[in-house]
This record gives sequence, C-alpha cells and structure tokens, in this order.
Amino acid sequence: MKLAIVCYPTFGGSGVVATMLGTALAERGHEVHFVTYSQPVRLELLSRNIYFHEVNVEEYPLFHYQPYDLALSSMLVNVVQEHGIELLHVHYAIPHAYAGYMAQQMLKDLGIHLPMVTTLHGTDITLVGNHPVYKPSVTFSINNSDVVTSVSESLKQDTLKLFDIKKHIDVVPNFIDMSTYQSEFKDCDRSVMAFPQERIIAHISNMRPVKRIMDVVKIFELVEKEVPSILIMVGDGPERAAAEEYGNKVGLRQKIKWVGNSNEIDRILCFSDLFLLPSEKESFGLAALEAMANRTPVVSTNTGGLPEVNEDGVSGYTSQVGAIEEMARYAIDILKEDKNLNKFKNAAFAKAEQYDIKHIIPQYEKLYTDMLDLAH
Ligand code: GMT
Repeated sequence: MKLAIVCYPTFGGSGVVATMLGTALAERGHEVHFVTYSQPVRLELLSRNIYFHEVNVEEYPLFHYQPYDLALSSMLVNVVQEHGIELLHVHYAIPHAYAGYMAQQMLKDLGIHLPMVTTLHGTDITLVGNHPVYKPSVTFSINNSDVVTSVSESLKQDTLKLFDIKKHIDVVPNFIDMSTYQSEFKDCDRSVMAFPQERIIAHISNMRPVKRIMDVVKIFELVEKEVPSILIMVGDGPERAAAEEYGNKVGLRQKIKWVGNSNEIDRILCFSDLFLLPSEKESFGLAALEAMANRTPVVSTNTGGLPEVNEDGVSGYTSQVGAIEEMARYAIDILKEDKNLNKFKNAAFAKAEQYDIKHIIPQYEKLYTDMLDLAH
C-alpha cells in the first residue's frame, strides 16, 4: 500500500517510532512518504520505497505565529494527489491529527477519500493536549480519526479519563528491532568511557522538566558513594544547565559526562550497566526499551506506561516519582555484584524481546488493511 506518515523529525520518541515504523513498512514493500518540516533524524533516505516531503512555512511579517498546520495540510493534499496515497498515519495529535483532518476535508472536495490513523504518544495527551488552549481541537481530531492507537494501556486510560472520547482506542505498543541487538556486542568498548572497576550508568532524554534530570544526578550522587561508577548524560534541553551545575557543585565534574545529543545511542547503551529514567510522566519510555534491548537494566519511576515496559524486580525496578533514595538503593542492589547485575541484564533483554518489531508491525498492517477494506 501507499501511505503518508506525519511525525516530528526530532530526537523525541514519537518521531523515532514513526521513523522505525515507516522504515519497516518500506522493507515489507509498502511505499512510505514522510511529510514533516525536516528530515527525521533517524531516517535513512537512501532506502527503497522511502520518500521525504519537506513542509516549508514561508515567513511572512504579518504573522506573529507561522501557520505550520496550514502548510502541512496543503502539502498533504499535494502529496496524496501526486503519489496516489491511500492512507495517512499521523504520530502525535498536535497539530498533526488536526492538519490531517483538514487535508481529509480538502481531498473530499476533490473526490478523494483518505482514511487517517492517529497514534497518541504521551505529552500530546497528558501535558500539552490537555491544556484548555488545545483541548477542544485535540478532542475533535481524535474523535474524527478513522483509527486511533495509543502506545500503552496506561496512555489509553489517560486519554479516556482526560478527554470526551467517542472512538475506540487500540493499544499498539512501541517496539524495537531486536535483530539489531543479537550480535556479540563487539563494539562495547567501555574503556573509552570508564576505568575497569567502574560501573557505567546512563540517562537519555530531551532534558525537559518532565524528565526530572536533577533526580538522575541526585540518584547518581548516592550510588557513586557505594559503587564506583560514572554517569553518561545524553541529550540536551532546558533542565541541563541546572543539573550540570549541581553535579559540579557536589564534586562530580569528573564523574558525569554530558555528551549532548548523540546518534550513537546504541553504542552508549551497549556498554552501560544501568539506565535511569525517573520521569514525572512517561506514556511508554522508549529510551528504557532501547536500554533493555542493549542488556541494560532500568531503574525508573512507576508513572504512566513505564511499569508495562520495565517489569519491577525483573528488568529493573520501579519507584514513586521523586523517590530518589529508593531508586538509589535499587541501583546499588543491581550494580553491586556481578552475578546479580548479569541476572538483571539477561532479564532486561528477555523483556525487550516481547516488544520486537516482528510482533508489532503486523498489528499496524492489520489496522491499515481493515481500514482500507472499510473505505472501499
Ligand atoms: O517524552 C519525550 O521526551 C518525547 C515524547 C515524544 O512525543 O516524542 O515521548 C513520548 O512518546 C514516546 C514514544 O511513543 C514515549 O516513549 C514517551 O514515553 C512519551 N513521553 C511522555 O509521555 C512524556
């Protein structure tokens, strides 16, 4: 089939999931057109069946805010007509589901029916979408999508609680391509980062307030007193400066490596012994799943969809938001002895296998074909 995918092109999980989905569908012979404002960071354009259409918003001095959703819906109308697109899959409700709906209406005028799947990812529901400024548009866009999916059971329940939803929501969890992680991990050269006696702890996020990265540094501060270790902080965002300053103040300048945004996530996770994700909200926690696929256990909060991914006492541990001391104790428990650490590493890998791409892509394909059957 021929489909258009709309997503954010940045390092955020929703864009990563959309890119992995599109890439996997293209490998299975579908024609996939990404429509967004720049090339998605993980998209390899030189691949069979993959196309990218860049949405440009012309700057015009009259506009205080440039109308991206208008430009996106117009671009969708053009791409659908030019390439005979059969269905649209938008990731992240704001403004994508809204722009998608507008494109559907314009195409209807031209005699073209374009069914739309909306995948809810988290903050489009729990943080931003729920704000009164956006709520009516988000409710409308969800209720007017042909198919709605959410990336965890928890996000589905949040959506039903926070919005007046008349549509059925299918839970299709995020996924990972485990075939990429079956190798012997030959590239795991931990000596580039740490001394042999040190454990390596990692955190990856966009360092927004919701990620509570100050908690990451405070947990590490406690762990490091008991277990020689270093912390690798990957990503960038508004909370970074304060957390970095705190780390320096408490004497951890040499122990915390702030590496910024990175395209080498798997290399970093490959030599990591523990992943910390003490988020305030997390609909799924794709970063935790990526860690687990790299045999890295996770200490996280138990918020949102995290307990669905990180099984408490198995692939790591989960705690209440803000329970810094408890998370530090769990981290020490995992890291202290090699034997226990290896038990957690193997269990994390086994748990990640439940989310292998081969279980999830057919679920999306079925939703697409059912939707197209209904449309014809
Ligand atoms: O949370 C982020 O840092 C980015 C955000 C996004 O929209 O890209 O992530 C959300 O979607 C991811 C992919 O489905 C999920 O793994 C994240 O848990 C979710 N973030 C939140 O719910 C805070």
